[in-house]
Amino acid sequence: MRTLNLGILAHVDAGKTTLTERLLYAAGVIDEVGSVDEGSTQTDTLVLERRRGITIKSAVTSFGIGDVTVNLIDTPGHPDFIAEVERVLGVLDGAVLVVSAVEGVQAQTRVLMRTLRRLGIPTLIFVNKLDRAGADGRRVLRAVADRLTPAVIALGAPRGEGTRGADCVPYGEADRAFLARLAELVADHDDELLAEYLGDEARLRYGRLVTALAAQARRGLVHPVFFGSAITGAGLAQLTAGLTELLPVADTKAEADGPVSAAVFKVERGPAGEKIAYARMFSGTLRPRDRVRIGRDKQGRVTAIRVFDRGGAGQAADIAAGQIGKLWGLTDVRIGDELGVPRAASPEHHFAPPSLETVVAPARPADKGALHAALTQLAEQDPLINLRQDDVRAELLVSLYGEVQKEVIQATLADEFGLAVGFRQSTTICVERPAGTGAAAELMGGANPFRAAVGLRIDPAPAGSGVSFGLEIEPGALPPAFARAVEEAARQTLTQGIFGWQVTDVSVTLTDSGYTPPPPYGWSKWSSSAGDFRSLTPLVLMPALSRARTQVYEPLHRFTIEVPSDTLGAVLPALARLLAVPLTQTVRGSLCVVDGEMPAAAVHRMRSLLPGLTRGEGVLESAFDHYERVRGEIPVRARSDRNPLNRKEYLLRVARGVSGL
Ligand SMILES: Nc1nc2c(ncn2[C@@H]2O[C@H](COP(=O)(O)OP(=O)(O)OP(=O)(O)O)[C@@H](O)[C@H]2O)c(=O)[nH]1
Ligand SMILES: [Mg+2]
Repeated sequence: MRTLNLGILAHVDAGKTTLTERLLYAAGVIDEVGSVDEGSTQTDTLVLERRRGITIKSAVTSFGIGDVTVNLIDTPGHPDFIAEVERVLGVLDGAVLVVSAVEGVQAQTRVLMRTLRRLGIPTLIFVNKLDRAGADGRRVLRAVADRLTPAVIALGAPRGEGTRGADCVPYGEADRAFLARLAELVADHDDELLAEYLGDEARLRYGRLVTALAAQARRGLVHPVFFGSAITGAGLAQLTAGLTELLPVADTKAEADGPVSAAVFKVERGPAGEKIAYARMFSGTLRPRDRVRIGRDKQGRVTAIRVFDRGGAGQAADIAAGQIGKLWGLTDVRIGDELGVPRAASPEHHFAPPSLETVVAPARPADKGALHAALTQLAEQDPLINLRQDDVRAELLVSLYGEVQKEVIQATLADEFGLAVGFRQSTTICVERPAGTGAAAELMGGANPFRAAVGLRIDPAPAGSGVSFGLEIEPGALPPAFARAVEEAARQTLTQGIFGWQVTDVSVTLTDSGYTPPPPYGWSKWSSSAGDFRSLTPLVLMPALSRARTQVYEPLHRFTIEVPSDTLGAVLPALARLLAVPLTQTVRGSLCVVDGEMPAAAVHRMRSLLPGLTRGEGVLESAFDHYERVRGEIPVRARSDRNPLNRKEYLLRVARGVSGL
């Protein structure tokens, strides 16, 4: 069994869904090429996707190339739905990054390529829309090399761009210039080849270079570039051949006998409301009626399986290593869960978390309970929605990447749950980072009402590292279950720091511990429980955090604005009012391109102002870049009741004066 689990990624409207349709057609899976504009494609199946002509959810489909089964995951390109891309990254063997030959490399393209390279996912680049007016393959190739990665090589030359007959002429052995470029590229990652190349350039055989290219592409070191058109089908044969020649196709027969290990990357509800988990098997074989471990501490029994194989997902007697399928029966499963034996830990997030949040309110106040239930179900399919209750104001909040996501949530609640809702204006989600080091400890006895002793130290950690937890206690001094309880409680507590924001880039160290062991035989109500550690941890962590002090950071976007040069005089002051900082300004014909940074909260406002300022000709593109310390007034977020600061016992203890180190 040979499989390739392939992701199609790109900025919005680059042609991913159309390309998917073309690949299915070429493989004989469908008889007619569907159209995004007519709402007839295989992967844009949601009512809302067909209505709007954009992809909202990642969708799986499958086709064959020779003896290889390709499971293709078509992802959304709109930055508001980046969470959908995030979740599939962990299950891919390879990817095709689509770039439009007209719009070229965009902010979102850079975000995606940066992540694909960081994760080492082998990636081919497809320059699409060669047939469209304004297409310029060579310009886009230069932009790819300049702005994405220099480790690229075009495998053909675009011809007849901007016409219906546009296509790509593959390079071959006779092309001396291509051979020289190829040799230079592959010699960069292969010392042996480099030595031969420097010894006698002409001696390097074409076959040797092509083999080296394939080996390096399969390891994600270099990225072959293809040109074509998903609408006319030009260049598709070369790309299809490249998928199996240049990406790592796995023969997973041997792993099918190993222990079960799989990752769930999508969860949806079936017609009867039943939960369906999309999983990629890394090892082992699952059959209906098998019990399987879900995540760290859940279990479930698989009741039915469908496996993707050259077309849709068909009923199957089992699912084995390498395959992607749908699993029924796992009622407690959530997106991101690992089934069976967990694999090496991967980072929590590949992209920036949502930077906006908004209050959702039902049109009829009586629907409040139903809305909470519906949003809980949506948050299950999209954990980054991160449903939150503000107990002080009795409001429901969801996290968002942008305003389009709001519309999608609104339409989904109306279509699937019959609920009419409105949104408050979105506000920015900030984060807190520790400014220094702080420590606190609670020993057993005295005013400590719990059968546990905990000492914690908070230290700043590098930007982007999230929350890490370490032990500085004697090995064996604390049973692992108790250490785990401290870690879980610490992570939970850090979701709301001093100012109410998630604390990040922080390292928490357990420096002291104590517990009462059970008597030699059996259990006593006087011995410590994990609950004691869970309750005590926040009461130690918050004072430690207060001593470390925290600073609030807001999300900043990198933006590119393209406007007619004569409107720049109106656009620049608007940018300044929104606290945007222009960094570079270039003139391209009658257009002016401004690059810079602006607060995430200003992006939507600028986007709505732009048409009025530029006669409808301005284009704004943006993507999250980094967090920047808030100067001026510090925004504070209302806490939910999970925060220990609201706990009566905590306030009592503060009143008594928490004992320090
Ligand atoms: N002329 C031309 N139009 C194309 C080509 N590929 C796609 N399109 C058009 O571009 C638009 C967007 O195509 P999609 O396939 O939906 O793009 P996408 O990347 O899937 O978009 P999202 O999923 O929403 O990010 C549609 O109107 C397509 O018909 C192409 O090669 N040539
Ligand atoms: Mg699409």
